[in-house]
Amino acid sequence: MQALIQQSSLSDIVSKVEAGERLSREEGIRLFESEELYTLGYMADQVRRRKNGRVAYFVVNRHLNPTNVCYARCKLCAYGVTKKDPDAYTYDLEEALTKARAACAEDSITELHIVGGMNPALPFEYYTDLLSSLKQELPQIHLKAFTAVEIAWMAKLTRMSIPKVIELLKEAGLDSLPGGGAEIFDPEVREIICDHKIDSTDWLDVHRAAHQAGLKSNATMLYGHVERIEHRVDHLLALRELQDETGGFQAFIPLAFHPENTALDHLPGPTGFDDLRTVAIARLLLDNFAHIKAYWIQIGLKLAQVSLHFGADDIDGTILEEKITHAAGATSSIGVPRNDLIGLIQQAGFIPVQRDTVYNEIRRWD
Ligand code: V47
Repeated sequence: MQALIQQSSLSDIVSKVEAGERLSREEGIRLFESEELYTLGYMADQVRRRKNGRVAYFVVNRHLNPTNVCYARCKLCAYGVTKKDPDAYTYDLEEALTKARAACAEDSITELHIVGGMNPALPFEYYTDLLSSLKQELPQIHLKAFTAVEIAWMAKLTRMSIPKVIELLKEAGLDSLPGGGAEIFDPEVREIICDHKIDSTDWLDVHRAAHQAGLKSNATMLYGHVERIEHRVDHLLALRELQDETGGFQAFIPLAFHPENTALDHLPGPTGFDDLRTVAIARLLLDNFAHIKAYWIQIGLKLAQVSLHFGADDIDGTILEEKITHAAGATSSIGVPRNDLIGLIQQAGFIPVQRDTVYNEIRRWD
C-alpha cells in the first residue's frame, strides 16, 4: 500500500490528509478527476478511523410520507404526483397516526423520518397537528421531519419567517431536520433537475435557522445526473462553510440518482465506482462533519458495507417502507432487519453501534 501511495499522483494530498489539513476546491476537483480509487479509499479510511474509530452506526427507524402530492414536479423525482394522478394520496391526521402507530409497534424503534410533497391543499396546522399528536402518542420516538424545501414552503404558505415556522414546528414536537432537498446547489443544474425548488441560499438559510434554534440536521447531495464534478465540489464546500459557522450538521448523505420513472430516465445514473469515490471524497472534503452515511436503500446493502472502508461510518437504518427511491426504480429491499445490519457491519470488521438520531449510543455489539 505504501509503495502504491508513494507513486500516486495524489501523494501531496495524501500528505495533507495525514497531517489533518483542510483540502481546497482545486484538490477536491483533482480527487474527482482521479481514477485511483484505492488511494481515495486509503485517505478516507484514515479520516474515518480518526473520527469514529472501529465503530459503525445504524438506527432502528421508520419512514412516514404523509403525501405524494407535490406542486413542484421536479424532473429528478418519481415520487411526487399531481392531485389528479391515480396514485396520488394524502393521509388525513388519523390515517397518518395509524400508519405511525403500526410503524412504531416494535420496541427498539427510536426514529420517525417524515417527509413528503408540497401539497397546496394542506394548511400549516396539518404539520403542527401531526407533530403534536405523534409526540403525545409516541413520546419516546425522535421526530426527524420535513426537509428545508418543505419548511420554506410552509413559510411561503403562512407568510411567516423561516425562524418562526421552525419555532412553531419545534413547539409542536419537531426534534431535528433530515437532509433532503439539497440536490445540487448550482443554479443552472437546479434549473434542469428541480426548477420549482428553493435555491441553495434558501436551503442553507433553513438549516442555519434550525441550528440557531438548537436543532440538529443532516445534509445531502444528489449526484450522478447532469451535474459536473465542479458542481459536486462546490456543493460540498458550501456545506462545509455553513458547518464552520453553526456546527449543527450531524451527517452527510450522498444520494445516488435513480432515473427510472423520472423525466430524466434517459440518463444512466451513477456507477459503483462513482458511488464509492463520492463517499470517500465527501469524507475528505467535509472535515468538519462527524458522520458520513452510506444510504443502503440507494446503493444497496453490499456497496453500503464496502463504503464502511471508504469513509462511511453509518449505514442509516432498518426503515421497513421506503417510497421515494423505490418510485424511481431502486432494487434494494424496502427495509432490512436489525440483525442483517449488525452482521454486515461485523463482517466488514467494525463494531456495530445502534444509535439514536443524535448519535447517542443505545447498544453496541462488541
Ligand atoms: O429529498 C428524490 C432524493 C431525498 C430521487 O437526513 C432521489 O438522515 C435518488 O433525503 N433518485 C430523500 N434520490 C432521501 C433523503 C435522506 C435519506 C436518508 C437519510 C436522510 C437523513 C435523508 O432523495 C430527496 C431527494 O433529494 N431523491 N428523487 C431519485 N430519483
